[in-house]
Amino acid sequence: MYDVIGDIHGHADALRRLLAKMDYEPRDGCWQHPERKVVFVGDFVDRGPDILGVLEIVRPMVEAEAALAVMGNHEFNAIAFHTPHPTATGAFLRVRSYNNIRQCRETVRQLNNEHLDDYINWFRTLPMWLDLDGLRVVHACWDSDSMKIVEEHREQCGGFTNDFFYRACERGEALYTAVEVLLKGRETPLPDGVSLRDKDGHERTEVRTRWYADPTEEGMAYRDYAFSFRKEEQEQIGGALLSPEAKAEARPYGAHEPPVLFGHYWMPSEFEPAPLAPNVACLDYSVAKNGKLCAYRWHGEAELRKDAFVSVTSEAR
Ligand SMILES: [Mn+2]
Repeated sequence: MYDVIGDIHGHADALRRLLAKMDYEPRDGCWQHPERKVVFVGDFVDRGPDILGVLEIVRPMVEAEAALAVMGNHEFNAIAFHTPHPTATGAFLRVRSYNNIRQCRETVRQLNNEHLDDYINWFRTLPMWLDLDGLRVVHACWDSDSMKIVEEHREQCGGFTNDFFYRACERGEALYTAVEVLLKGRETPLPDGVSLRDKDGHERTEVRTRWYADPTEEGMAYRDYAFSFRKEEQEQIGGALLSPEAKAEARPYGAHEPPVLFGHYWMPSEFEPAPLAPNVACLDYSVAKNGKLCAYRWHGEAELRKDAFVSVTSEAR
């Protein structure tokens, strides 16, 4: 049975405390439990104080089969940031813009080149989702159409090769959109004239959606369908009803599908961890913003339980 752990982002100390709280013990350089395995939802790198410390816990666990792990958007971005572009001399698959450099600044600062190369090669071995017996894990969004596209390209490209990542970084390619959906979730355009200011002050005309929810029910507004918890953001989104196009594009997660666990969405740390739907839960409780590192201890149940969440604070208190 599995203990699924949310986004870590360099918080190695919190990770050690969470593992210890779940009765894992470090033995021969690897945290392990006599009966259970961890599943990591990805986003090991960027932001936090001890990124190498996190990788030195996670990778040995995966290699010793004490854990499984999926790729987060930050691992995908790290691969793309460090993979040379096949045709543009001196360029990389991920453009080295101010924002992109800023996102991976801590990882580049904390890891030496040798570690960076080594871990980026390891990131390429991570799957983008896990369909386990009765439990599903993905970084942001479970979407079978996107999974088919990724699988087809993976076969054509001979795995997560440079060619695969090149195509996955080309806007307009089906693979680009598929990877975006799985690793960053779904978005929908806001109605005309409505826009959002994100936390960096950028104007945005799309909003992240609660992709698992069924938006076809009567009276569903953009505000209700948005994967948003900040009050000022919800006020900006306003009460306009969802367009027929937004409803038609939705792919709600069926009530009878196996439970799905993911990270990515910065759940407010003041929230008590709980399922978002009976078979849907997010495990990112914003450890990277002084929040909590959160796990779900799964025992085979089809309906997720509030008392199965475990968390620790980002700082030892
Ligand atoms: Mn994250």
